[in-house]
Amino acid sequence: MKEFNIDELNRKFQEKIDNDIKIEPKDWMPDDYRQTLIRQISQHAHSEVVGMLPEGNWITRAPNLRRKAVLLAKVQDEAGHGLYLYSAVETLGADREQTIDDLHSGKAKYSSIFNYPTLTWADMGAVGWLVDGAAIMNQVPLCRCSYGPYARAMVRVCKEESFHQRQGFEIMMKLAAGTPEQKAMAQDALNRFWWPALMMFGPNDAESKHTQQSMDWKIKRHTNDELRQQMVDITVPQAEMIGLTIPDPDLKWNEETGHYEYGEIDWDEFWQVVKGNGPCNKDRIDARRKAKEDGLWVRQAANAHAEKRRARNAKKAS
Ligand code: BYC
Repeated sequence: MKEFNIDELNRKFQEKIDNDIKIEPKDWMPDDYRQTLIRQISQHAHSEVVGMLPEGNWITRAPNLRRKAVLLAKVQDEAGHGLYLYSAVETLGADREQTIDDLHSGKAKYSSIFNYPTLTWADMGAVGWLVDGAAIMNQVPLCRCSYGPYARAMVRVCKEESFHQRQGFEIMMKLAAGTPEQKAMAQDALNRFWWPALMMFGPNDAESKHTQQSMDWKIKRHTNDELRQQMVDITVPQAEMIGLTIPDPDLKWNEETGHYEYGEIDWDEFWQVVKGNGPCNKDRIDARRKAKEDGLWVRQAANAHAEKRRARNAKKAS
């Protein structure tokens, strides 16, 4: 019998990572690598699904048929992203029901951004532009993540996020060029979503407990601060172009570094929201729990139908 040598398995695993060879579900992997992926991918899946709520809130109130159709398509895309990601978590041996129950019990995290309310139509613009913009910044590098199923899921997700970002920017552009009231509504949405969007990238590198290991395993390809800086550098000129002001008095261009310097993030607010004390945390989890309860009869009916078909096929085969 072939001897089982953990050091040798670890060495071969790291060699694959170093050579950019994808790790696939049936490959040997260290338990910590598996657990890190289960944590990150399930949090990501939950974020997609909870992320449908702030925008779903506006489908019935979109200002015209075109806006309604686009928003509906976007929210449906987020549901699809959740499904790919829950499937990717299952390839690691996690149980989907348990994963979802962890969200509903408050044990599992999801992105802080979705705990802020969407108060006006301009918020649909700000969410698409800034939240999906941040999502793209974070997720394009994840297409090169070392775990195959996650990396492949990200390719399609990023294509769709890119359409989402553009539809959001287009809403902001139109409002900013509209009446003074419309422009003020766009500015107000930017004021409320700017800082929470920067928080999406997670704590500063010095405070991020997982970054170093995740970078070594090529689960993450950039640090939280690197991605946040990219987001600021790309978004500030976009705001200027449409005549809106970034709500940061400390924002300034640094000629030497070629980057914008920006003000201090309110990390206390971030951790409060992550811990469940944001403006909408309770509403979001209540809504997801209710959706699960309301959908129970559909799942039971689908299972009963599948069971009946299985029995019929088994009878035919015998
Ligand atoms: N919110 O060591 P760190 C979307 C937690 S979906 C809440 O830096 P890591 C979209 C973190 O989990 C957006 N919690 O962690 C959907 C950790 O706690 P645990 C979601 C946060 O994993 C619909 C602790 O803080 N995107 O964009 O190395 C419509 C320490 O952090 C947050 C993804 O999930 C946060 N913002 O880095 C529109 C992408 N930040 O787990 C748009 C994949 C940190 O130890 N995920 N925490 O209890 C990632 O890239 C990474 O997991 C993160 C965090 C950059 C988010």
